[in-house]
Amino acid sequence: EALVAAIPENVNKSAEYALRGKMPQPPQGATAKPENLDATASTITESNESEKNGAKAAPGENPNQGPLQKHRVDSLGRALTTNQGVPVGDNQNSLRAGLRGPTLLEDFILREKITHFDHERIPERVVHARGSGAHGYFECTEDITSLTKAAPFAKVGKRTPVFVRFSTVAGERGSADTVRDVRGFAVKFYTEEGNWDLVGNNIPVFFIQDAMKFPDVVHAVKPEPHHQMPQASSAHDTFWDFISLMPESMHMVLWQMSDRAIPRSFRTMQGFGVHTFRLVNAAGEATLVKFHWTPMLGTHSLDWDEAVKIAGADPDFHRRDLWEAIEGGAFPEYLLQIQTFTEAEAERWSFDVLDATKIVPEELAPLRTVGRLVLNRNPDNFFAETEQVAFCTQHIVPGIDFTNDPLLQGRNFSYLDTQLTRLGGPNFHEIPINAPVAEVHNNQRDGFHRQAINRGRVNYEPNSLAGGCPFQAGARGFATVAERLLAQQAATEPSKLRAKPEKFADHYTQARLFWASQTPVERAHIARAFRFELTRVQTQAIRERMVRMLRNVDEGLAARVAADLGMPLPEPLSMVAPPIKNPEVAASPALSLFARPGDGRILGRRVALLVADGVSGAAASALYDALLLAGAVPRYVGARLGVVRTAEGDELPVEVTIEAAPSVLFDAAALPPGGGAAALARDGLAVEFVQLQYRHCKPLLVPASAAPLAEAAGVRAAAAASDADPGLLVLPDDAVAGAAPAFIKAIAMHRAWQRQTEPPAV
Ligand code: HDE
Repeated sequence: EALVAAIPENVNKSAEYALRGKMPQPPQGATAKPENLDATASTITESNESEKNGAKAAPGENPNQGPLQKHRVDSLGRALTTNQGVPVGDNQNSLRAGLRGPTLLEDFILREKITHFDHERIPERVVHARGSGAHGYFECTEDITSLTKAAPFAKVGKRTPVFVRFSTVAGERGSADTVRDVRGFAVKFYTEEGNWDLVGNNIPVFFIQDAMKFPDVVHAVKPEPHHQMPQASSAHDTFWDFISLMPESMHMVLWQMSDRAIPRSFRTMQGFGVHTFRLVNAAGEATLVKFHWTPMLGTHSLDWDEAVKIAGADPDFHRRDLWEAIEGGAFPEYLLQIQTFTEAEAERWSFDVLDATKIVPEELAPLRTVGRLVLNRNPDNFFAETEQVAFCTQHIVPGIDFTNDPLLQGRNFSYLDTQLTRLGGPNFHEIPINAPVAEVHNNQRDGFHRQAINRGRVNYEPNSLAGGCPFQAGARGFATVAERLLAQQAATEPSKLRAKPEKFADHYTQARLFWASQTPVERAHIARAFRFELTRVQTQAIRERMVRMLRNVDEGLAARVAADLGMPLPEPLSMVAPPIKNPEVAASPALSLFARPGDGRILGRRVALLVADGVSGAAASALYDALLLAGAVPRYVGARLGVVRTAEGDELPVEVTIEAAPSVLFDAAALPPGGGAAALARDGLAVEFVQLQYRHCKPLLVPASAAPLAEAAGVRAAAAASDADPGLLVLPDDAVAGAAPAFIKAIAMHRAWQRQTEPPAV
């Protein structure tokens, strides 16, 4: 405590910025040292019909998949062999000297099998280890050839094959999907001019402004080094210690404490390129651009209490949701939207577009839809594809270029570098999932696991022995946008330095913008998240420093969190630069999670129809069929597998049990019409099922005869207390079959947050 308290704030922070035209002083070696410190402590439709990929592919299909056929293995009807193809006669016994004797070294079959097994794992990604992937295509829907010559935008209607990987950041490969975390949204476009990787997140800003701090922020959030706890969680001292000393993280932290960090599904979250990039047209003219992926089903999240319980009930919740949606034909779909602006416009704004802790509000540069992304095929093999896919920010194609965002510049080094260890050498581009559909010709040779058999004696350029081939592409090839950097600099500014520009020093204006743009429900959830995370923090001085930081965002939020933590309101932290007086935008409705409710479809939504003996089979099955038709996933949920007897004397199958598929795995529930509720009201698990549906503000259909179950769960009493609850459909039994449209509408709304109280009523 004393140690932490002795560093009240990051006093060196202002030394990082060029403030008021003055160059910063060289930073000191260490933050102020407390006295008592203990030192010991495509469409590849048009081209590419080549030797490499054989035949022409259908629009949006990866033509490399054709030749992959020879690598796919299907062992049906085949005998077991060694890796050398030798048939194995006995796969049960190792070779030994006598029945009870030692195993012989001669047993090459055993040795090969065990050796291979011993090396089956590769290092997991140092961040974003937990992920799920899918194949699909990108389709250009608007002509933006005046802005970019990038291959995916060559023509309206053109389809380019893609592979997408969604991920969490902090957790290990086997960690739960629904933890509070940023989600990765990485897209690999296989264009005929090479691969373009847009490696984004579901939050449009980042914690830090310079790649130099990335290892620090990741070390701080990962399990603490002495005891390797906690897993996949930011709710611990080291994370908040770091954050509270890094005011530039405040904007991102508000997003992270919002429900954006607990999405309902990968299908219901946005994606962002985060950095400002450049689009480059055929004339070589550049436009600055931000990339957005917008889900057709809208942006929807979980409730925190629900997310925590799902992590136990189904740690693969998001992976399963993605897999099942694609298997069921409910293909996840997103719009690609861009914001474009000129250097001159960017120059006038109060924030720097090279600062990844800032967004460009939609009020300043509106979104323009230019394409759509459709995910329509699950991988054949998780390891071969999802695990071995290597996204690299430096994978860009003609028509796209970087900016000088210092975070992006650092990333451009990191991604290739990390693959060398993770995938075992410089030839990872030859792994099928990473191989471009464009042909690869160069003099890069050899190395571990080389697949290509390069022919001929020439492996250098220039050459005459091979007629100068492969030759430089010249004007057809990638060209970096020419820039006159030094001309933009003040005369006093050194050409080589370690410092950040003045606008980077504004740490709170956009955090305030985000807070101001949130609805009361979202604000309540953000405050609750701070309470949870900081309650888990053990060091009082860190909690205090965070509350001091929050005072620079919003006094109300700070006061609320302080009260929740049982502490008096401390002094605000000092600011490196005064807040912007009149920011261009004070509140942006587009920043609310509720700004994108979706297109009304309920594809893949899981709906429980609770059943027990005596249920009206006619009403239940009418509801079931209507939900199925709407693309949802209805399930008859009962106490035990088998069947229940309906009121009509027929049978209904129980598809899953409450025990195996508890409440949190469903988006909505209907209590049994006709009969059966009394029996369920005596089953504690069924009562809890209904309680949690209610607590998590999910649509609930309550037929009159199911009142005993609703009452046992406390739903009726709570419903009476709140007058308007659009998620609660209480109706006569004979109205259930006809209530499907209203129920579906309530499910499309996602949650009736109006119902929520602090603490929960049920
Ligand atoms: Fe990453 N990041 N990152 N990152 N990142 C990695 O690359 C890194 C950043 C993102 O599904 C690593 O292949 C640095 C921002 C995604 O395979 C590594 C910095 C954004 C994925 C790496 C950042 C991201 C990664 C680990 C700061 C949003 C998963 C394994 C300069 C725009 C991709 C790997 C997948 C993965 C470095 C910051 C997104 C170590 C140095 C900002 C979606 O190279």
